[in-house]
Amino acid sequence: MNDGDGTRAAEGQDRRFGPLGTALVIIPTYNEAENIKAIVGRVREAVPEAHVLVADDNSPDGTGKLADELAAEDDHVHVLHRKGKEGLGAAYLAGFRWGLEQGYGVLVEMDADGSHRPEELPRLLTALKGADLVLGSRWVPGGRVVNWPKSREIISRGGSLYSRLALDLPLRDITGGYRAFRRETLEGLGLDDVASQGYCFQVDLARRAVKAGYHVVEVPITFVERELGDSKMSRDILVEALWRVTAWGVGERVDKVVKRGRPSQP
Ligand SMILES: Nc1nc2c(ncn2[C@@H]2O[C@H](COP(=O)(O)OP(=O)(O)OP(=O)(O)O)[C@@H](O)[C@H]2O)c(=O)[nH]1
Ligand SMILES: [Mg+2]
Repeated sequence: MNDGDGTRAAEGQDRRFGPLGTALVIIPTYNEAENIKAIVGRVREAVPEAHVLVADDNSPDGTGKLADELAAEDDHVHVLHRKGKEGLGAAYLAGFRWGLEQGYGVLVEMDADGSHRPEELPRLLTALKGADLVLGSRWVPGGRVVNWPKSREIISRGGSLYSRLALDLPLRDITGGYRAFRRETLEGLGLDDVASQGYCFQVDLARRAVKAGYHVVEVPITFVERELGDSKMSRDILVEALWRVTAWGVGERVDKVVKRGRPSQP
């Protein structure tokens, strides 16, 4: 387990974290008919007490209907039907709101395509007992990726490194999407103006958590490339993330310079 050193780690260790409460695993879906049953089944088996929320953007391939069938058979499975494709971030934000309203104590992000292995969720939840936010991390010792072409690994590692340097974050995997939040953390982050597009969403949440002084812990995971269905990630999403991270980084540095230039209070 890796403590982000700038994330109030020292205080975090002294701090008493409250009990976790019931977890809600939010799975955003767009055209995941080939994956949805398997992933929900694996979550239910790995952490039987957890609930699952499928946040489906009216997938043309009928994923939402399959999720309804699962929900009809299992009172731990829920479905949020959304109007149409609005991006993964928007689906998560709707899922977080639903989960907070329903009173869940932990909210988990997990992809539908098997890249985030439900069997590793118990380790994330154990780490959350002593943290405000746990990031499943490919790029800490013990973390790895399976079946990724070298090019994809270079882009992902490069994206995290760039974000780490531009935003001055003590984290290794900043774009990953396998995460567990305490409800209090999400409530404290202010979700109304989170950037909701693709990787920006993950970077923005991690950045907000660190800047707000939350205790963020990275836990190594094995990330498995999707075997079935199509990727929804695009060049546009990557370019937007690069552009936004750069703008945030420049904004933070300008703020620091402006603050330093101000006369000190009498
Ligand atoms: N509700 C919803 N879910 C989405 C949307 N876009 C992507 N997702 C889901 O978000 C998760 C991550 O998307 P992926 O396409 O797997 O993205 P990725 O993991 O970066 O790309 P691959 O490595 O190619 O799988 C999957 O469960 C998708 O079904 C969307 O617009 N709406
Ligand atoms: Mg994927």
